[in-house]
Amino acid sequence: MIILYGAAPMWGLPDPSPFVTKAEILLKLAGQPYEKRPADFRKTPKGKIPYLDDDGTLVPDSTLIRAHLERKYGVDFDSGLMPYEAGALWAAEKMCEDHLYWLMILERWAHPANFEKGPKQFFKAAPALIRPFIVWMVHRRLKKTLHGQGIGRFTEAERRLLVDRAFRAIAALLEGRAFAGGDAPCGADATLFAFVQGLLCPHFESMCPEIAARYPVLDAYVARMRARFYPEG
Ligand SMILES: N[C@@H](CCC(=O)N[C@@H](CS)C(=O)NCC(=O)O)C(=O)O
Repeated sequence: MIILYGAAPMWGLPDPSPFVTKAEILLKLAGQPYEKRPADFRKTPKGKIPYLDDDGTLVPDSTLIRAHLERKYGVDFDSGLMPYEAGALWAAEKMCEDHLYWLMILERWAHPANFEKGPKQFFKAAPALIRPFIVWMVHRRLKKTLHGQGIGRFTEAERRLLVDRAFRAIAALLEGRAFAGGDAPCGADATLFAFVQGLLCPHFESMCPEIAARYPVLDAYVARMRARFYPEG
C-alpha cells in the first residue's frame, strides 16, 4: 500500500506544494494505486513534503520518489524520448524546482495580500497567543533563505525578466506537442505542469499570468494536463 504524504487541495490547486503534485502525477503515470494523506511535518524524513510510505519504506523528496518508482516498479518515465530530449527536460525540471519555485515562494509569502489569503492558513492550528510570533519567525527565516538563494536580491523588473525567459524555455519545449513527452505525458510533465500551474494560480496576485500570456501554449498545456490527471476539477 502506497501512501503519499502532502497537504490538502487548496487555492484551486490539487496541493499547495508543486512538489507534492509532481509526486502524485508520477504515481498516476506509474499506474500505482495510492492514498494521499496530510503530512505530519515532525515525521517527514527530510523535514519537507512530499514523502511516500511504500509498505513501510519511507521515501522523501519528489525526485527520490521518482527513482524509487523506477527501481521498484520498473517504470521508465522517459520512455520514447531521445537522450537529448530527456536531458533538456531534466534540466527544465530542475529550473522549475530550484529557480521558479523560489519566485513562487516569494510571491506567495512576501506579498502581504497573497500571504493573508494563502500561506497564513498553514498557521491556523498554532495557538492564537503565539501565532503572530511563529509567523514572524517563519517570515524571518524565509527572508534569509530567499536572500541566500539569490532570488530575494532581484528587483521586480529583474524577476519579470527571469520569469519571461523561463516561460519562454518551457513554451519552446512544449511547442507543437500535446505534452513534454510528445503525444503521451512523460515524467517531466509531472514537474512542468505542477510548477506552471502553481505560478499561474489565479488565487494569487502575480506577474506570472501576464507574462505567460505571451506564450499561449502554457495555458493550453495546463488545461490539458489538468483534464488528464485531475478530471474531477
Ligand atoms: N527537493 C524537495 C523539495 C520539497 C519542498 O521544498 N517542499 C516544501 C513544500 S513546497 C516544504 O516541505 N517546505 C518545508 C520547509 O522547507 O521547511 C522535493 O523535490 O520534494
